[in-house]
This record gives sequence, C-alpha cells and structure tokens, in this order.
Amino acid sequence: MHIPGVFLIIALGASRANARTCTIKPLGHSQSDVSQIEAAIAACGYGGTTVLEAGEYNITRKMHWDLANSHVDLHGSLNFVFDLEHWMDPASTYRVIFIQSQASWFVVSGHDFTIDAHGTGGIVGNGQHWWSWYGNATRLDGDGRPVSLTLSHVARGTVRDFRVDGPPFWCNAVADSSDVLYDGMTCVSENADETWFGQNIVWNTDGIDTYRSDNITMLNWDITTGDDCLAIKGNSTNVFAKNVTCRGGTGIAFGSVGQYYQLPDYVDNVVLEDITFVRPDAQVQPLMEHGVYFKSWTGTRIGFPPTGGGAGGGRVSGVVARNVNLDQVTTPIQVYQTNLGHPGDKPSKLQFTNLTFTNWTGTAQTSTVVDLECSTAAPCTDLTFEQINIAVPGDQVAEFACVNVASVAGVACGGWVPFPHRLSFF
Ligand SMILES: *[C@@H]1O[C@H](CO)[C@@H](O)[C@H](O)[C@H]1NC(C)=O
Ligand SMILES: *[C@@H]1O[C@H](CO)[C@@H](O)[C@H](O)[C@H]1NC(C)=O
Ligand SMILES: *[C@@H]1O[C@H](CO)[C@@H](O)[C@H](O)[C@H]1NC(C)=O
Ligand SMILES: *[C@@H]1O[C@H](CO)[C@@H](O)[C@H](O)[C@H]1NC(C)=O
Ligand SMILES: *[C@@H]1O[C@H](CO)[C@@H](O)[C@H](O)[C@H]1NC(C)=O
Ligand SMILES: *[C@@H]1O[C@H](CO)[C@@H](O)[C@H](O)[C@H]1NC(C)=O
Ligand SMILES: CC(=O)N[C@H]1CO[C@H](CO)[C@@H](O)[C@@H]1O
Repeated sequence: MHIPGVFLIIALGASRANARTCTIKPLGHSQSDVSQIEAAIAACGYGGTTVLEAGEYNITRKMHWDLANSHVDLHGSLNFVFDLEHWMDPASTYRVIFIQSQASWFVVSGHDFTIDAHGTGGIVGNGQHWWSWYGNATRLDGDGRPVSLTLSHVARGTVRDFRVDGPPFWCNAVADSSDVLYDGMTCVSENADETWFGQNIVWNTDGIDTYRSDNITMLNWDITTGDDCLAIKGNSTNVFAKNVTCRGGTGIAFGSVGQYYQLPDYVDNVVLEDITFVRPDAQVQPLMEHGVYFKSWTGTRIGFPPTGGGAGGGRVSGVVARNVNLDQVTTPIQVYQTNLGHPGDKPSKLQFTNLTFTNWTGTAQTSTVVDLECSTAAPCTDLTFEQINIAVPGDQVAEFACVNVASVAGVACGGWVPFPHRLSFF
C-alpha cells in the first residue's frame, strides 16, 4: 500500500495487534498539508491511530475526518490560512449545522474515537485578520464565516486538551451527536488590533454551540470570547459542564431558542458547575455581560432563518448552575423572551421552568443582579435561588427584578425588590 507522505507502521504490541498507526509531519515549503492529512485519516481513521507530529499544518481547503474506533494524536496545529474570498465562497465550507445554516471548515464525524491534542495542538484560525476585516462590515448569523471545530453526527467521541487560537466565528459546535466528552478546551479570541481597542470586534466567537445533541460533557474549559462562552441551543439534553472559565463576552447562554416557528426547541437537564466569569481588560474586550442567561425569540415570526424568524415553541427545563464566581459581571442572571423582537410582537410561548441557581459569589457591575423578564404567554415556573451572595457597586442598591414569574423559591419576587449593596440570601 503506498500513500504519499504517510508512514504506515504496523504496531506489534500485544494489546493492539494489527492496529495501524499513521504518522505525519508538516510538509513545509509552502505546500498544503490537507492531502496528506486526509490520506492518513483514510488509512488509519478506522480502527487505527493517526499521529500528527508537532508543527504547523497548512490547511488550505475544507477538511472532514470520519473516525471509528480510532485515536488521533494531534501534537501540531492545523493552520487554516487566511483567505477570506476562498472561505466565504459557499462551496469552500460544509453546511452540516442545520441551525442558521452555519458554515464549517473542519468537520469530524463518526463514533468511538479520541482526538488528543495534548495541550500543544489544535487549530490556528487566524481570527485577527477576520475580526479586523469585519470590524467595519456587517456580521450576520449564518453569513458563512466558518465554525472552527465542528462535531457532527458523532457518537461516543472524545476531544482532549485542544486549543483554538483566533476562531473567526464559533470556536466549537456539536450537532446531531451523543455521548461526547470534551476534556480540556481553550479558545482565544482576543483582539490585538489597536484600531479597535475598547470595542468588541470578536462577535460570534462563541466557545461552543450545542444543538440537537444528547449527553455532552465539557470539562476544564478556558474561553476568551466576545460572545457566548457556551450557548446551549435547541434540543440539547443532558449537558454537563464543569470547571469552565469564561473571559469576556456575553456569558453562558440558553438559546437563542424559538427561532424556527415550525420546530420547537427542547432543552432539558443541563448542569453547570464550578464556573468562573472574569472581566478582561476593557481595551481588549469591553464585555462581561452575563453569568448565565436565557433568551427566546418572541411569539411573532418576522422573516426566516438564518437571520430572521421567531414564534418557535418548546421548553427549557432542568437547569442547575452551581458554584459560580463572578468578576464585575454586568447582569449576573437574566431571562428575556424578546430576542431580536419588535414592539407589538406576540409574547413567546416557549417556557423556562425548573431553573436552579446555587452558591453564586462575586461582584456585579450594575445594581440589577437578577433580571427575570419572562413571557405573559409562558410565565417562568419553579425557579430556585439559594446561597446567592453578590456584591453590587458600593453606592447602589441591589435589585432582583421579576416579570411574569409564576413560582420562585429563595427570594421574595413580585416586582422590583431592593437590597442594600449586595444581593445576599442563604
Ligand atoms: C500553504 O499552501 C499554499 C498552497 O500550496 C501555499 O500557497 C502557501 O504559501 C502555504 N502557506 C504556508 C504558510 O506554508
Ligand atoms: C454519556 O457520555 C459519556 C462519554 O462522555 C459516557 O461515558 C456515558 O456512559 C454516557 N452516559 C449515558 C447515560 O449514556
Ligand atoms: C480547571 O481547568 C483548567 C483549564 O482551563 C485547568 O488548568 C485546571 O487544572 C482545572 N482545575 C481543576 C480543579 O481540575
Ligand atoms: C426537537 O425535538 C422534537 C422531538 O422531541 C422535535 O419535534 C423538534 O422538531 C426538534 N426541534 C429541533 C429544533 O430540531
Ligand atoms: C428539575 O431539574 C433537575 C435537574 O435536571 C432534575 O433532577 C429534577 O428532576 C427536575 N425536577 C422536576 C420536578 O422536573
Ligand atoms: C461555592 O462555590 C465556590 C466556587 O465559586 C467553591 O469554592 C465552594 O466550594 C462552593 N461551596 C460549596 C458549599 O459547594
Ligand atoms: C468590509 C470593509 O469595508 N472592510 C474595510 C474595513 O477597513 C479596513 C481598513 O480601514 C479596510 O481595509 C477594509 O476593506
């Protein structure tokens, strides 16, 4: 068997007899590495081991890895060259993420695999070029900017100690997948172009969006972003995130949900544990907007996805957010059901229920520590707040705002309830 550029080694270890190993290293000399990577994955991606040695791999076109009973050691980085014209041509990306028809330049599918990037490997997204270019251009959901790492139709996959530097758009997405473990993920979207200092030009660099997926575990994440740290979207069930640091951006989002009027979104059983929100240097990243927030579209559909929509139903239930520390977060906890809405829209019918917030500490940057603006058509029910101890700026009075909340435990709710200087109850 002859595969150019791939060293095929028959491993003779007793435990993995006949398991193949393919080892490659960057070709260098201005050559594209995509063909040799595809050849290695084709040869060793089913039942074998693929080793990408340290260094930078030159990724010039879209890439799909289909893996089964397989292990990939990614010691080096996949450098997706900056070529806006190329990547923005719809033919240059995959469209496997249904919601908002998002584009992907790198898709992994399959079952029973591990991709281990050993803390040294991952993706170089060259995001700075994208962010600076889009600094004065319109950014729309689904406009074709590619997701960096997409897991699509995966069962029992693991991604370990992976790093994405400069994602142009979402850092990760997982869709139509189940039993996925991400252990160790770093995403860095940090503007260094002084033209844009003090402004957020890294919109849409979400740490991850989960969609139509079940049993997704995220351990040991460190996300620097200008948008959602994690975004739990429609039909995500049994999601567990632990030890996540979110630096900048808009916080951990549930949603947006309710964008597709004909497709209800159900989100159930999401546990967030040991979460830290850190407000970065305002010159680099001006936002640290929420801790955890929930957003649905209104009950009126205006236009169609990817950019328009609304009027979708469904339910977000069984959310627990515990052991959360906040560093000057604007609004720590928020629910709103008017995402991209207009005055006069019908109220959303999508319901938020059984949400529990336990052991929250740290500081808020404004007085409204909790802002629950639920829908008249679907009031929030079974909300529980316990061990909340969040300080607000010294000269202000902490507030807990509730609109259309049918049942809440832990606080008195029924209008704007002021607390002096901190929202604190046990
Ligand atoms: C990547 O490959 C392309 C096509 O062969 C080449 O033009 C480009 O210079 C390479 N880039 C790097 C950094 O090697
Ligand atoms: C959930 O996925 C993990 C892998 O991340 C697996 O070990 C576990 O068995 C799965 N749980 C269920 C209930 O299938
Ligand atoms: C939490 O995750 C970070 C990586 O983001 C890691 O360095 C740290 O060791 C983890 N902490 C624990 C207690 O596992
Ligand atoms: C979510 O799952 C339900 C079935 O449980 C289905 O009816 C609905 O269309 C799905 N929604 C989306 C957005 O896929
Ligand atoms: C509320 O959510 C938690 C966490 O998902 C779950 O264990 C519990 O059963 C739910 N309670 C009800 C009444 O559904
Ligand atoms: C509360 O959360 C903090 C992290 O913010 C953690 O250190 C502490 O152990 C938690 N307390 C309990 C009782 O779990
Ligand atoms: C889309 C767009 O107008 N981009 C411009 C933003 O500004 C830089 C520098 O000022 C131009 O080079 C881009 O073409």
